[in-house]
Amino acid sequence: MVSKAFDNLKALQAERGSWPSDYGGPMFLLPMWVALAWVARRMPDAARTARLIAHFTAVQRSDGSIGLHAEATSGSMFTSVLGYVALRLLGLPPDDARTSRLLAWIHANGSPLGAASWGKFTLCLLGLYDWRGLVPLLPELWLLPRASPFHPSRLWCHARMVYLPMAWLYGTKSIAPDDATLTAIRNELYRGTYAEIDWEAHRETVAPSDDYRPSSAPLRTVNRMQSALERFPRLLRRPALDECLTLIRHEDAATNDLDIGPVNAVLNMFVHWFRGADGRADFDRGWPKFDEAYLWDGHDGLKMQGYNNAELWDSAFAIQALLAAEHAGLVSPQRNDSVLAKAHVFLRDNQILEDVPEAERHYRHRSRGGWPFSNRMHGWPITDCTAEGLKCALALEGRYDSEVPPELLRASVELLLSWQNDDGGWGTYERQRGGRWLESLNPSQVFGDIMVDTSYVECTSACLQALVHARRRFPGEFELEAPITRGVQFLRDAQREDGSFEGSWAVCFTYGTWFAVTGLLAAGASANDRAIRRATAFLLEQQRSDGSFSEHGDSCRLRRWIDGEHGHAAQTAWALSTLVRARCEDRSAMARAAQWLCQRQASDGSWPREPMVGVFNKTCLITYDCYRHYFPMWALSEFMTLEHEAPSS
Ligand code: LAN
Repeated sequence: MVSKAFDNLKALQAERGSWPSDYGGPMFLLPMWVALAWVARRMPDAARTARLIAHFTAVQRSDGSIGLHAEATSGSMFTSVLGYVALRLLGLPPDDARTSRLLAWIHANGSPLGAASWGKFTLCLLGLYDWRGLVPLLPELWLLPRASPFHPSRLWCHARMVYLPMAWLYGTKSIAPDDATLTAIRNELYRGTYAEIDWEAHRETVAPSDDYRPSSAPLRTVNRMQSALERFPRLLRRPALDECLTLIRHEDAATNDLDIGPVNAVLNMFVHWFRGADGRADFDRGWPKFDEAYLWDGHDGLKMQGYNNAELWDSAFAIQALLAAEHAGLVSPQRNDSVLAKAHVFLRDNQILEDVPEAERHYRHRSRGGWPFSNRMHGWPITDCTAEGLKCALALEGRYDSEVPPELLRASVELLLSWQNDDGGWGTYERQRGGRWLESLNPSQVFGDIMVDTSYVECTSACLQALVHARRRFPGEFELEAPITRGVQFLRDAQREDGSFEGSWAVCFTYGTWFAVTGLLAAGASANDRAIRRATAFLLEQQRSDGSFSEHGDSCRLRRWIDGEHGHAAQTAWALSTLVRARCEDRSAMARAAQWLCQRQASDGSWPREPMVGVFNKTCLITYDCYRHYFPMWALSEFMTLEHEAPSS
C-alpha cells in the first residue's frame, strides 16, 4: 500500500522537485481577471475561452447560481453576478441556457444591488454599478500617522494588499469606457432600471446569501464618517493616491509582479491600466506573468488559482510523508533518494535569502531565512511554511550535497522567533499588528476574520515543532524555552469544551486537532496529558462505522462539526495520525481507519479526488489536490511503525 503510494508520489513529482497541482476553488477570482482582460482588450483566444466557459459550467449549481466556491451548498449573489458578467464577456449570449438560468437566479434572489462589496467594486470598474453606491474606501487612510489604530498597515497583509489598490481605484473612480456589450449586460442585470437607482441608498444593501459577517454598529459609524469625509474638498487626495501607488509598485517589485495573491494581482493591474501611458510598462510586465502563475487548466476547466501555487507547502509534507515511510521500513532509503534528493533541491532553492528593500517603509516584516507557500519568486514568507521548511531542512541535513547553509537555518529560527505574538501563538505572515476589535470593521460581508493576523492553532503548532527541532540542532544557541512554553500555553488555551481544536486553513476540527496534538506532543506533553486524551476522545466519537472520518466544509462556516457525506482520505489520515501519535489505546479504531484508507486506494497507488478540504476566512473552500497523495501514505506509515513497536497481541 505505502509502496504503491510512493510510486504514485514519485510519478507526480516535477523535474524541479516539487508537486504542481490544482489550487482552484474560489469562484470570485476568475471573473475579476476576465473583467480586466475585457477592459485591457486582451481577451483570451477561442480555445481558452471555451475552457474558461467550461469551468463556469462545471461549477454552476442545479438552481442556476454560482457559489462562493466550487462546492458551495448554496448560491451567492457576489459570485453569481460576477460569473454572469464573465460569461457574457466571454461571448455567451443572454439566451444561452447557462446565462439565462444564472440571471433568473439573480433576479429571483434580488439584484446586483445585493452583491457583496467586492462584487460591487468589480462591477464599478466596468461601469456596471455606480461608485456612489459603494461605501467609500478612502486612500487618505494611508496618510494617517503610523501609530494610529486605524492605519491600514495594521491589517492582515491579504486584506491590506487588496484594500490598497481598491483605495486607489476608488479614489480615482476609474471606469472602463462603455461599449455595446457592457450596455447590454447593464440592462440585463438591472432589467432596464439602472438610470433610476438611488445609489447612495444601496451602499450597505446585501443579499442574505452574501451576509456572513453582517455589518456591525461600529462599521456603520465608520462608513458614515467616510461618506461624510468624501463630500469635503479632497485636498489630500493627490498625495494619498501617490502614496498608494508607491506601495503598489513596491509590492509588484518585491513579488516579481506575482503579488501576494490573485486579487491584488488583478487589482494592481487595473490600477496600472487606468494610469494610462504612465502605467503601461507596469501593466505589460504583470499581464503575462499572471497568466502563467495563476491560471490552471484542470479536470473541470480553466480556472484561477487562489495563490500562484502550493509547491513549497506540498513538498514539505511530501518529504515528511516519505521520511515516515522510510522510517516504517516500507520504502528503502535508496528508493526514497530518487525523490527526496530532488525535493531537497527545491526546498533549498526556494528559501528566501533577503529581506525586501526598505521593508519598514513599506510595512513589511523581515523575510530572510523564511519559506513561502509557493516559491521564492513570490517573495512573501509565511510562519508555518517556514516552520515546515525548516523541519524538512533539518531532517535531511547532511543527506545530500544540496545543503541549506547553517547560517540560513539559523536565520530561519530567528525569523520564527521574531514572529511570535504576545499571546504566545503565531499568525500567518506577520506579528499581530492591530487589535481584534478591528474585525468589527470587516467590510467584506462574505469573509470572516480578514482584518487582523491573529494567532492560529496550525501556525502555532508548526512553529513549535520547528523550534523543538532547532533546540536539538543548535543547543544553547537561542533562547527557546520561554517561546516554546508560551506557544504550548496558547495551544492549551485554544482547546474547546468538547476536546477538539478548531482549524482555520483546512476543514476543520480534524485538521486543527491533528496540528494541536502534534504540537503539544512535540513540545513534550505526554500521551497521558489530559488535553491529548480529550482530543483523541473527541476524534473517536466522530469515527464512522466504516472506520473513516469525514467532516463537511460547512464546519468552518458554522464553527461546529458537520458530518461529511463519504469517508474522506485526507481527513481520515489526519485523524489516524493524531490517534497514532497520541498512542491511543483503542487499537481497533486505528486499525479500522488504516484499513479504510487501504481499501480506498486505487491500483496506481493514488487516492481518488475528494471534496475540497482547504479553507480561508471561514467561508471559502479551496482545493489542495496533493493532500490525497501524501497524507494517507504518511498516516499509514506511522500506523505501521506503531504496530511494529508494540504488536497488538
Ligand atoms: C492561504 C494559503 C496557504 C495558507 C497556509 C500556509 C496553509 C496556512 O497554514 C496559513 C494561511 C495561508 C498562508 C493562506 C491564507 C489565505 C490565502 C492566502 C490562502 C488560503 C490562499 C488564498 C487565500 C487568499 C486570502 C485568497 C484571496 C482572498 C482574500 C479574502 C484576500
